[in-house]
Amino acid sequence: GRPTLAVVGATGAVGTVMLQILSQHADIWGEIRLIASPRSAGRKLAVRGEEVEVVALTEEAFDGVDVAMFDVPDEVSARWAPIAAAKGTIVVDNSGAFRMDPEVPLVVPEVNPHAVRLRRRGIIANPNCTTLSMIVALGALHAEFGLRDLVVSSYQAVSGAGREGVETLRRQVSLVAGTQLGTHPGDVRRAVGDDTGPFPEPVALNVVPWAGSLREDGWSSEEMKVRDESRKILGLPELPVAVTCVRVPVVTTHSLTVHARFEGEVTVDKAREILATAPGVVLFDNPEAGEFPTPADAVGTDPTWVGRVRRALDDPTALELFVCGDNLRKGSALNTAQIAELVAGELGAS
Ligand code: 2RA
Repeated sequence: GRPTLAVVGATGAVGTVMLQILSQHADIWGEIRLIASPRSAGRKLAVRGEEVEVVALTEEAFDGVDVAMFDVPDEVSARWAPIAAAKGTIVVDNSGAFRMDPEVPLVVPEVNPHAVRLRRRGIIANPNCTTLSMIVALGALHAEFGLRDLVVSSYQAVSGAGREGVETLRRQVSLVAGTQLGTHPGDVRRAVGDDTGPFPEPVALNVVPWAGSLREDGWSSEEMKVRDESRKILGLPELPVAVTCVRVPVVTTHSLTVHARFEGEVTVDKAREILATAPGVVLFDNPEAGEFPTPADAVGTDPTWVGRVRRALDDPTALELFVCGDNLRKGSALNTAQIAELVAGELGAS
């Protein structure tokens, strides 16, 4: 029969998009079981046009489940993914708990699909949304040109910080709308108050050079993820990566500027040809017509959008790009669903 799928964390920001994607994609699953914290148990959510009751996260909830997609906090995944895997469920995990585990593959189906087989713990990790928002385009360029080093800055949407991030931006925007704020030091901060939600500073009328938690030497966890995960996915363990992660007042869709240096000289024509034909990438780049991707247009769509393709002014081996990707779709739920579908195909074939 068709495989049984569980969605763990079905009620969250990513879980909600997950259910939409499962309703839109070819219906390859038998039962779809929705699992969440005990406080959400009993709620009914729509998937594939049916109302399904959410069950609480327990060991028994994984009975008969072939594949489970987890979107829960790191500590919940760290505890429960191995429990599910021990019951024979293949777990596709979207937390940070397993991404850098050498026995857990970190998979982007357009870039390293074969890695799904290397799941020695029965767990496959889904990359962080910031890495995912650029890596499909970079993977395509790397396959042709050979990547040597990477300099990136992110412009991250507030939904990367979950529902609380979105609520914080909405609340702050309503407090500053129609005012003359943004003209004196601290005026925005006083207007929005001390409660800045999951962000260290006001995010309305502002940009905040911080995402995640503090790591060594002043780096943020988000910046470490972009470096470590890019290396692992591309199979370039020594890749030099310079990265700064920044939060911007955008609801959904992360953007990045990318300076990528390759093994030899590159041309914009060849880069455009690669990007125009790479699966999962849309080249939208016509500066004469004022055409380039922005989050406001990319949100809700599946591809990685690439524009502003230029050869570096001072280095014929490097390219500059501007990339946008919906952090809740390709950045989270879509890539997780694609991995689960890859695994289901494999189960069906064996
Ligand atoms: C963020 N990438 O945007 C994080 C979420 N995993 O905050």
